[in-house]
Amino acid sequence: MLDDRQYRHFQTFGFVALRQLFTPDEVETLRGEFEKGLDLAYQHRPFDGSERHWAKQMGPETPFYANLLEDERFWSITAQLYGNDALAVGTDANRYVGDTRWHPDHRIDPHEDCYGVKFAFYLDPVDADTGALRLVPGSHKRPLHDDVRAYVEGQELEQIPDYVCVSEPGDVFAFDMRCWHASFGGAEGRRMSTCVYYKNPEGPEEEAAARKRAESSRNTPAQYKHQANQLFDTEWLANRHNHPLRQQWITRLTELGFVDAA
Ligand SMILES: O=C(O)CCC(=O)C(=O)O
Repeated sequence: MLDDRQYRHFQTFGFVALRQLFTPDEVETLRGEFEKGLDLAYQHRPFDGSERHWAKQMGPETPFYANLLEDERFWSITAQLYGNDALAVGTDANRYVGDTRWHPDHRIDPHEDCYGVKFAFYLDPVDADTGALRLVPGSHKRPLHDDVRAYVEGQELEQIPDYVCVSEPGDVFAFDMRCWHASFGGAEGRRMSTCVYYKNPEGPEEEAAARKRAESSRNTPAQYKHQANQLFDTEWLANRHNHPLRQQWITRLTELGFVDAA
């Protein structure tokens, strides 16, 4: 869980650094599984640096990744931030290409969109010159969130004052997905993964916003030309060992339309 300082840092600035959350052995496991999982997902188009490779939740061939959403280190922080009814909505693996423009992942108004936390980790060292994640501290809240939106249009990437998330393998950055973020100067094939959790939407307006988000999330695999339109691995959804927390998530994800009813 976050200590008091970390919690206040997250609430105030919209992010917190979790240094060496993964052990060196776990980093080695993640690296091995990352290569295996992405190679499997892109057997027909091996990585050549010309386009980003993105894989949704990876399956039983990559067991550490396959069970990452349930990792207590992520879940305890999520539950601390949003309560025990928060839900896991996805995990991925990316080989990034080029710069990432300034954007928030989610809209600021909870009646228009979900909100939640993204745990992002890079499998190689990244800094200001090599494509580290950059965040505008405090931009998960109004009025700064809207002010940045108005300012960012037409500006060069470098012209936004930011916090550079310098990161060593094993470090994880947790950020509120309404925070404006970007990266630039990274090497082709920058290896990065995320685990994402949302606050459980409450009331008809938040639920409607979540359904809208579910619809657009389900298009993501198609955007990357993957055949299955499911964000989750089939085995994870089958939940053969009846993991209670996973079942709680699957039930809610199904209600909201993030996954198909069985
Ligand atoms: O690493 C990057 O280039 C940006 C990551 C990002 O935009 C995201 O995870 O939403």
